Amino acid sequence: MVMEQYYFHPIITLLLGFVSLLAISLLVLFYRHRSQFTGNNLPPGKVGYPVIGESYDFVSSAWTGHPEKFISDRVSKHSSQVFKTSLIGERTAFFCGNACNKFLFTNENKLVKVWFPSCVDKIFPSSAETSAVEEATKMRKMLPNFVKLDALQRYFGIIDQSTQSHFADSWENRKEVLAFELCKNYTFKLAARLFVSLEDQKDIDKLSKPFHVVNAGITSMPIDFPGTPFNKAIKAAKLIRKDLYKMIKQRKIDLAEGNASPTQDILSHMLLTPDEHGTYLKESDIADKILGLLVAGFDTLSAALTFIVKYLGELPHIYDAVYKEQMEIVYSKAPGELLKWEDLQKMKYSWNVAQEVLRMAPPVQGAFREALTDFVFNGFTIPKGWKLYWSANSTHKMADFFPEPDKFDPGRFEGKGPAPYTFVPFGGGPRMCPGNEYTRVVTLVFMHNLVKRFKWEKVFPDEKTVVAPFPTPAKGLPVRLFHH
Ligand SMILES: *[C@@H]1O[C@H](CO)[C@@H](O)[C@H](O)[C@H]1NC(C)=O
Ligand SMILES: CC(=O)N[C@H]1CO[C@H](CO)[C@@H](O)[C@@H]1O
Repeated sequence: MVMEQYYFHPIITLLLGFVSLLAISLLVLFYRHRSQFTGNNLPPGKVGYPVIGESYDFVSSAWTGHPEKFISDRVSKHSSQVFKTSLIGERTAFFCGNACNKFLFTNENKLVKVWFPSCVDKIFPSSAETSAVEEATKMRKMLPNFVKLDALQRYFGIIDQSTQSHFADSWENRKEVLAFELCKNYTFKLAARLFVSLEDQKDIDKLSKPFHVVNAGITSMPIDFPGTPFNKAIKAAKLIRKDLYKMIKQRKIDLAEGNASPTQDILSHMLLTPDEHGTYLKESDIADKILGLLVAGFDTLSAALTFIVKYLGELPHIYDAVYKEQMEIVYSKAPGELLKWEDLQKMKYSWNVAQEVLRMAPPVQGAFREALTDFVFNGFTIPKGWKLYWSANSTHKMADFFPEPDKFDPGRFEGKGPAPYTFVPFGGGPRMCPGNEYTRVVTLVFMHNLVKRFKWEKVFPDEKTVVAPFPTPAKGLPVRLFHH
């Protein structure tokens, strides 16, 4: 009878067994996670929990508007510009500062190569079944043809016209606007015109809807399960690719029949320009490339433009100087005359201001590389296969190179400008973002059209910035407009 008291119900026994099994597996997981990070001379740092690592800390510091805090906390704690951590299940070392940037950018394809988190491959699977890395490498060879200076020069008239009509439709005759939304609409519309000649608002909306889904998915947790933002992004990307595919097929017909111009946009250019071996791009490759370019250019450029509106709205003396420079160009023209390519050369101060905005709020916080082999940097061993993360902010805010780093001062870009590898909004080395010229041209045309029409003030003077993963004003930057 006494025995009965020690007799457990079979379900409880099963449960107990399950719990202890779980505990043991967790311990093993934990131990294995830690042991992956032990070795001689590894950089200092904490590695957090298995799988998650320190991803949560990294993302949450970004959401509160201080993505650099994750880095600066650890740099000061370990007194080292190189530290290890575990992000999205990858063994990662952070590389901060200009010496680190120089090392990574100059050892491209020797000691390190570009690496994207595997979720990127899922949203942008290449039809050729190559990885995003190989695709990006191929792309880079082709891309300069489409966004380098002489091509941009060819499309310059379109850029100015599209910008004017954007301001006429969306800014003029309004007292208050949401700057962030307008900058996104502008950037997308301009790209749709330049890449595939979309002009009808209905067509643009049709293409832009799934784009917003893709963008939301890229910045979400990569959990591929029906209903998650990530899952929706994969589906939306397929939809866009299908639409692009249709446009490409139609364009081929139109070109053959003389109903489209070979120079009207980047799509025609891609269809008609062979690579160095004389082969033409496949339709599916073109669809992938245009999708990639639209996504890559969209968030980064709209973030840059939004922060120009923000800083000019906050700093009247900077605004006045930009206004003066742009109005000299306006006065040199007949009424209604479009901007000319040469006018960009007269926008030196405006470009210094734009660069200072890119320093203060770099649209791309940083990017990954992968170690191709074991190597030693700053006395630390980095094992082959580790991921390396370089950060733009951590160098942009170093007082050694940018005295009073939190002060907005376009003067930093006068003369020779910042020391090499300290100003890196576009990365550097062979993998430098090929969109930098496009950014410069569009940004200056946008600033010209904006300041010649309006002065403005922020509706919320203390509006916060969140970084997720692109810097964004928390309330969408509403501004009150004052027409000149
Ligand atoms: C931005 O574009 C979207 C989609 O076309 C549109 O619904 C929205 O009204 C636009 N925003 C503004 C402020 O014009
Ligand atoms: C690592 C590093 O230097 N991070 C800096 C990023 O920018 C902030 C200011 O916004 C600095 O406080 C950090 O030190």
